[in-house]
Amino acid sequence: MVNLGLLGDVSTGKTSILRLFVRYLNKGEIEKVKGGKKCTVVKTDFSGEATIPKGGGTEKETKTIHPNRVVFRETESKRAHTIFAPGGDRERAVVKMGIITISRIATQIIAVFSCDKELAPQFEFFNDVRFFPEKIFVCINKFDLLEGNKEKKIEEMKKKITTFFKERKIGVIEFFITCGEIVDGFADVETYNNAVAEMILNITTTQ
Ligand SMILES: Nc1nc2c(ncn2[C@@H]2O[C@H](COP(=O)(O)OP(=O)(O)OP(=O)(O)O)[C@@H](O)[C@H]2O)c(=O)[nH]1
Ligand SMILES: [Mg+2]
Repeated sequence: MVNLGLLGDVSTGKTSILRLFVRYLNKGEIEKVKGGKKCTVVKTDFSGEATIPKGGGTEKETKTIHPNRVVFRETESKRAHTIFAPGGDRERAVVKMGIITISRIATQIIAVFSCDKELAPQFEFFNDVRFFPEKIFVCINKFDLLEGNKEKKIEEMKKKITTFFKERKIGVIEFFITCGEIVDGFADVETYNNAVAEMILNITTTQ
């Protein structure tokens, strides 16, 4: 059984990734992706999500206060796995407590970064996380929002992320490029939505 933690700065898309994965499970789409297999939802808990009042200076509608959680089971092997997605607003004590708790209990970690913001402020989030495995996975999310030469920019991001973690003696096992939301007007949306399901299955079911 894998305890997977999705950690990253505020609004990088951790909750969206978790919700999209649940959608794949509920719609049976999980069998159709690369490395797909039959799995079912055991339990979901998104009660840690708080609504942000409109006009709060952000387009975001909700924000994670207490960690979100999804338990799912592989039908054939009957193995169950839990995915945790705490909030990213570490300035709030209760959110920070969730981050620290999940970083302690997770057996695998995905560090989630977003393409629509500079990396420097997103790195600051990880300076606060004290319990880290020696090797982690990295998800570069919101690929649809990357402008210009996407391929070149992704390579640059990968280099910077690898260097950042290497300086902290943490190795990156693998990078995943994803789109955590079903966005309109992005031609490759299905490929990068699928990448979310493929990432989670790869980390949980092949261990
Ligand atoms: N365009 C685009 N928007 C995305 C993507 N993934 C998430 N979003 C949007 O980004 C915003 C933040 O998403 P959340 O899933 O709440 O982010 P989070 O990391 O859980 O945020 P906190 O838990 O509060 O730190 C929402 O408005 C999502 O709809 C993506 O791949 N592309
Ligand atoms: Mg969240």
